[in-house]
Amino acid sequence: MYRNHSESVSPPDLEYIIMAVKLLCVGDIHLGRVLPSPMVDKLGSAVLSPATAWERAVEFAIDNEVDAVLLAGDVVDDIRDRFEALPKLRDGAERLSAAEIKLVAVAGNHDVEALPRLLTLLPGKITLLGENGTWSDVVVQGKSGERVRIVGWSFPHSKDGHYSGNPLDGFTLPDDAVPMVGLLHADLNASGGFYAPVPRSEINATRLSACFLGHIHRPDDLSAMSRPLGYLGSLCGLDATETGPRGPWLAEIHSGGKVSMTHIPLSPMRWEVLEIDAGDISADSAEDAADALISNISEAMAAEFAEMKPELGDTIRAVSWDIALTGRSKAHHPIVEALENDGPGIMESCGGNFDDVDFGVRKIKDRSTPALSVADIAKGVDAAAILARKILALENRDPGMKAILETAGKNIPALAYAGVRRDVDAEIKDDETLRAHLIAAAYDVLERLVAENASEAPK
Ligand SMILES: [Mn+2]
Repeated sequence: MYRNHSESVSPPDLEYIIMAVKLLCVGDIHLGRVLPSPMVDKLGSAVLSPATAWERAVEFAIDNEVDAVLLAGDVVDDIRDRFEALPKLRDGAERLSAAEIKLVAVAGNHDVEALPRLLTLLPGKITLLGENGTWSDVVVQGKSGERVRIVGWSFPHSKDGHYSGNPLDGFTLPDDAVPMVGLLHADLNASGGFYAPVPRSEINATRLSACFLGHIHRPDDLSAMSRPLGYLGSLCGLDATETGPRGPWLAEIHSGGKVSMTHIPLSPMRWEVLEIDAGDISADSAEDAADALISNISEAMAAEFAEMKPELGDTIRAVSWDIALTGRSKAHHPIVEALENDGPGIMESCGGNFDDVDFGVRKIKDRSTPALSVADIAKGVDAAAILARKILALENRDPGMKAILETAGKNIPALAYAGVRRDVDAEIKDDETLRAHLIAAAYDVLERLVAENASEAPK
């Protein structure tokens, strides 16, 4: 095996393992947040909640004899959630303290008020670092005597919950040989903004062996970094955008300051997005389409689930799916009708249970288009042909696209009001979203025009 210079002078792996300080690093928990999924309606928030994920993290820390648990802020979702969060936090803190595991936290923008209040109600159980935009540190001692210094910065108090300063302004590190790990709630590499923008290059220039951040909920791939610096991610996905495995990170800080990271995906629920090709659905009526949707979606979920099961481990209880219908479909009109008439019933019928894991559909988004030959239709002289030419201009980004977007942009409040597209649920915030909505809406109308032309054609 090839070994580079630094590896060749390192002690053998076994010694590494024994000499490591073990930290369980927990990103944004947001205690008090209700997960907006039908799976929660089904199983209850005692089973699927940030609090469940927190309990599991505490269990993991105790079972794996870590030396400290670090919380990177946004432990509590909101000041009003602190009463609900208190017993959960107290229970975890007491169990960790009984196991002689230190609990260290910094405050985030969500709990800048709530966390310090909670800590005064839990005296001696949690060490809060860097209160109100300062830096402070605490030394964690490993089982065999080696030490790591945790250096932390909490989001500062302010009237509007904003802070535009750089957390590293005024940052100094104690001058000793103890390896150091940073912990803060900030906006990594943001060019500005209200959530403590901090340049990665400035963190890199410090002597920190690793630096863990809260704020952005998507976890960075910390295990791939030789010097881990980045977001821990939310402890459990908090909404449908927070897909993929979620959980805390086990950080092992070796005596020379080398850090190895392992993601522990212990969140009780996982959010996923699944694309279904509407081209595979054939239907003559809305009822046919509903049945076909139920069977195609259920089959696809089961297949996808079987594939992801090995990596889910035994802590997962539910998967919440968002379904996106894609492709070109000859049954587009029946599908649209089925979703309009029976959307909730269709989604409910797609649920299931597989190996004690429940799964169900939160939303079906129709991004499919009718299987029409737009190019052929565009050759005509009627209204359908004019519309088809506009679709082609948008799809191919022809020079004509700009004028179409400009006209639509001026009229879009009126169009949205008229329900130009049934699933317009997102803000039309730029030309790209406008273009996508126009294409979808135009296909809807074109499909109807073509159907009308066909029924009016001389027999
Ligand atoms: Mn957060």
